[in-house]
This record gives sequence, C-alpha cells and structure tokens, in this order.
Amino acid sequence: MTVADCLFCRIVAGEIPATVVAETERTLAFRDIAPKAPTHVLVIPKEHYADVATLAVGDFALAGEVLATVADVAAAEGLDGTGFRVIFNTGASVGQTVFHAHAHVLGGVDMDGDLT
Ligand code: D5M
Repeated sequence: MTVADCLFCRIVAGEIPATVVAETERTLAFRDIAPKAPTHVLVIPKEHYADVATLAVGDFALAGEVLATVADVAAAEGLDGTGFRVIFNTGASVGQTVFHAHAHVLGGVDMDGDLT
C-alpha cells in the first residue's frame, strides 16, 4: 500500500529525491537529510506501515528484511567492526516525525552508552 501524502512513500515512488545506499525488492535505504552521526542511514519497508510495531504485526517477514538491510548497510558503511546503533522511534511522544516505519542506522562516532 502507498499513502499519497507520506514522505517516505513518495521517496519510494521516486517523487522526492533521496541518496539511496541500498535497495532490495521490498526495502530501501537512504541517507538521512539531517544526519546526527557521520553515518546516518534510514532503512524502510517500501510498503507503508506507520511504525515498526505495526510493521511487525502486519508483515513479520518484511520486518526481518528491514533488519537484514540494516545489517547490509552497516557492513557497507564499514560499521560492522566498530559497532552501530539502530533506532526505531515509535510514536510522536518519543520523537517520531515521519509515520512510515524506518530504522535509523547510526555510526562512525563514539556514542558510549547513553540512551541505553
Ligand atoms: O525520523 C525521521 C527522519 O527523517 C529525520 O531524521 C529526518 C529524516 N528526513 C526527513 N525528510 C527526509 C528526506 N526528504 N530525505 C531523507 N531523510 C529525511 P523520526 O524517527 O520520524 O524522527
């Protein structure tokens, strides 16, 4: 399903440009427009789910494919040895601003434990 006014659905459709770093049949990875770390990539399912919880219930296999793309991106960015952080903001109260499920893949800087 595509949602017409969803920013990330529009990136999937090619209506809004993005710096794509990886793509599979059902997932897409592109650089965050406002990076919070030297590597900051977003990994999304191409199909619209509002957040990761909805995705996991709606298509568990696709949630796994998103995680596999996260791992591939981390390796391609050279982070598999140094470590990386994966964040799925879920809900406006914790800072989710785009309501299409996405994993933030962050790395390349010492994050040393805060935020758990
Ligand atoms: O994260 C939403 C993220 O989406 C936030 O880090 C900015 C990013 N963003 C917003 N617009 C774009 C475009 N056009 N390209 C790439 N990245 C974008 P959240 O977890 O919802 O706060």
